[in-house]
Amino acid sequence: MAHDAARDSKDEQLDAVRAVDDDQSLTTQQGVRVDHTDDALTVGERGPTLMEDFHFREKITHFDHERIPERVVHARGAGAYGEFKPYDSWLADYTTAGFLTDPGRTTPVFVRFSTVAGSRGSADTVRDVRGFAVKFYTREGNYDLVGNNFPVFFIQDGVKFPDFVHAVKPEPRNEIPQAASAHDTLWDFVSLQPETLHAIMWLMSDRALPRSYRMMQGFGVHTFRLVDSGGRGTFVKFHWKPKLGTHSLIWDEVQKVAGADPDFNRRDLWDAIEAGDYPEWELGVQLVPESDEFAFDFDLLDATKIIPEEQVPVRPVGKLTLNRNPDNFFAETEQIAFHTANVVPGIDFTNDPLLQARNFSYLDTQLIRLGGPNFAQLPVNRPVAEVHNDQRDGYGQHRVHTSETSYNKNSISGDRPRPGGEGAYTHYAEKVEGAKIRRRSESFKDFYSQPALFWNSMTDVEAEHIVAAYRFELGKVTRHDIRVRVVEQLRHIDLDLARRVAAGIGVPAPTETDRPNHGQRSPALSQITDRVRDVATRKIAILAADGVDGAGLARLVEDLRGRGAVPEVVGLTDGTIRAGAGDDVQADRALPTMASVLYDAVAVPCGPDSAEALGRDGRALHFVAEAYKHAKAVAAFGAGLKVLRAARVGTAYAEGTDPVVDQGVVTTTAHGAELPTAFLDSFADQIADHRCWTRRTDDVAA
Ligand code: HDE
Repeated sequence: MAHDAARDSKDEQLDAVRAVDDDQSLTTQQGVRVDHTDDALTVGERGPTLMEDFHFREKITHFDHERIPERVVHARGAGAYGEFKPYDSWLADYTTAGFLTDPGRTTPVFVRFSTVAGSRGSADTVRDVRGFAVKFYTREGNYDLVGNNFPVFFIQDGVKFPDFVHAVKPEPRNEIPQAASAHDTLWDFVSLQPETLHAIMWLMSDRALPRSYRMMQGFGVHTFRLVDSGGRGTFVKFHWKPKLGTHSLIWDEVQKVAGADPDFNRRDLWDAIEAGDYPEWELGVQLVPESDEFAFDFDLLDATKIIPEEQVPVRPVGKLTLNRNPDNFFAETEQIAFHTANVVPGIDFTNDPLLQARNFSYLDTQLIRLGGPNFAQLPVNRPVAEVHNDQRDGYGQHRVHTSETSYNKNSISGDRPRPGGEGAYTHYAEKVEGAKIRRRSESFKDFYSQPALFWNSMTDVEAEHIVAAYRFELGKVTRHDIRVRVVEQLRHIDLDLARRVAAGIGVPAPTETDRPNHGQRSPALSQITDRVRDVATRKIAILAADGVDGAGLARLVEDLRGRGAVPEVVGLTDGTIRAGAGDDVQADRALPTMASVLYDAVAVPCGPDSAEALGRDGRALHFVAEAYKHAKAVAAFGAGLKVLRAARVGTAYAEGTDPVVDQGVVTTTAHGAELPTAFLDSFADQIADHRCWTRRTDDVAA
C-alpha cells in the first residue's frame, strides 16, 4: 500500500546507514583490521609511545572531536519515532496537505521533547517549559511542527529572544543556577518586560512540572495558515492532546526526583515504548477564517495570547503514536534538526514577528551545531521525498552528484532538476504594504487580561501551587527592588494574587489596583477541572519483605497489570522474597535504590512478618509517608495496615473486609486470594484520580 511505502522508505533509508556493529572485526576508519586496542604501541614494555601508532592516534583524535555544540536552548531532550494518521478527510476543505487529510496515509515522524533552560546533562524535572517538536516525513517533504507544552511564549518579537534567553540562563558571573528560573536576572527581565507575564504564569503553574512527556499537551503556539486547493487561507492553531491526560508532579517531588533520577522523563518515555505502551496524542486545530482576523480582543499574530477553546473549539484531526526508540541517541535525538520554515504545500506562515524570527534562526543554528550546510543528509533529517537540486559540496557532503551540471537553467542535463510541476510549494499570496518601522503594534499591548484569564481558571489547589511557585522563585531573588517590581506587575493581573505573593516575600501587599480583574474563565486551562482519569502505565510500588502474603500480592499485581498499570515489587533488598503464604516473590526493585517520588502510588500487602519488618525500617516508613504527603493513592490490606499506622498515614482504616477509602487511602482487612474486587477497584479509582487533593498539607501546597 502507498502509505506503507512511505514508512518503509524511511525505515529502509535508516537501515541502509545504520552501522552494523555485531560480529565484525575491529578496524580503523580506513577499514584496516586492528589486532589490539588495550595498549598503545611503545618501545619496550615501559618505553615511550610511538607516533606511528596510527590506531592510537586515530582513536584519540576522533574521541577529542566527539562533542558538537549543544543546542543554545532545548539542549536536554529525548526523542522517539512514530507515526501520524488523520482520522478522516474533513480538513481537506482547508488545506492541501495530504498527510493531514488522507486517512489512508500513515506518515512517519520523529518527536523530540526537551527542557529549555538547562544544559545537556541537566535534570529532567525542573520548573521549565517543555519542547514538543515533531518532524513529519511526508511524501511532499519534511514538515516540522516545533512547539512547546505551553500555548504562549515569553516574548512577542524574536529580536528579544537573546535578551530573554540570556536572562533565564545561568548568570554570567558564576554560571549559577543551572536549569532554574529562580534567580535575579530572569525576574529582572520579567519585571521590565510585561509581555512575559502570561508565559511566566504558565511557568509558575503545574504545567511546568509534567509527570511525563506522555502526559503533557503540545501547542504550535503561533497562528499559522492553512491553504486550500483554491489558494484560500485559514488561520490555524495546532494542539496536541495526550491520550493519558495532562498531569503534573508537585514542586517538593520534582526537586527530589532530580536527585533520585535525573533522567526521570527521558526514562519514562523510553520504558513506555520498550514495554509496548505506545504514547498517543490527538492533533487538533482551532480554525479562524481570515475574515475574522480582527474579531478578537487580542491580535492573532501575538504569540503571547491563546484563543480560548471555549471561543474557538479544538477540532480533532488525527492521531500521533510513538512506537520506536532511537538506536543511537547522538545520531538521532542529538542530530535531528528542526526548522519552523520546513513546511509543505497547504501550510504557510503568518506575520507573527516571533515566527518570522524563528524562520531565520533555526537554519542558522544548524549550521554551527551540525558543522555545515549538509545536515539534511543526516539519516534522521532525510526526507522520504526525493531530493534533487543544484546545491553542491560543503562539509559532510554525502551525495556523489553525477550530473554534468549544477545550475539552472541548463541545456546539457535536459534542464534537470527543473522547478515547478505538480505539487510544487507556492507561497500564499498575502497582500502587504507599509512603512519600514521598528514599532510594536498597539494590538499587542494588553499584557494582563490573559494571565488573569489563566489565573481565574485555576482550581484552588492549582492557584495555591502558583502562589507558592512565585514565592519560591522571588524568594531566591536577592534584589528587593526586583521583587517589588514583579508584585507591581502582578497587581495588574489580579490584586489577590499580588497580595498573596507579596505576603511570602517580604514585600508590602498592594491594597488596590487600577485594573480590576475581568472575571472571565476558560475551564479548559485547568488540569484538574476536566481531567482524563486513567491508570494505564501508572507505576505502583508494592512494598514487601519476607513473610509477605504471596497470594494477595499476586492478586494485586495481576489486577493492576490487567488495568494496564505497571506494578513493581519493592523489597528491602534485591532477590527472592519468601512468602508467608502463597508463592515466593521476586523483588523488581530494592528499597535503597528507589524512592516513592518515582511512583504514582504505593501499596502495602498483608503478611505479619513482612509488615513487622517494613514497620521497623525507616526507609519503608518514609516511602509510605512521603507518598501520602504528596497526595498519592496509598493502599494496604491485612497486616499491611500496621505499616500505615507506623508511618502515621491515614486516619480511618477498614475494620472488616469491606474496603474503606479515606482521603485516597484504601484499606481492607482481607488478604490472600480473597482480596475483594471492591478493594482493587477503589485503589485503581484513586490512582486514576492522579492525586487526592483533599488530603493536602501545607508541605504539598508548597
Ligand atoms: Fe526555539 N529555538 N526559538 N522556540 N525551539 C531552538 O533551534 C528560537 C520558540 C523550540 O528539539 C533552536 O535547533 C528563536 C518558540 C523547540 O531540537 C534555536 C525564537 C517555540 C526547540 C531556536 C524561538 C520554540 C527550539 C536551538 C524566538 C515554541 C527544540 C537549537 C523568535 C513554539 C527543537 C535549535 C529540538 C530550539 C530559536 C522561540 C520551540 C536557537 C530565535 C515560540 C521545541 O534556533
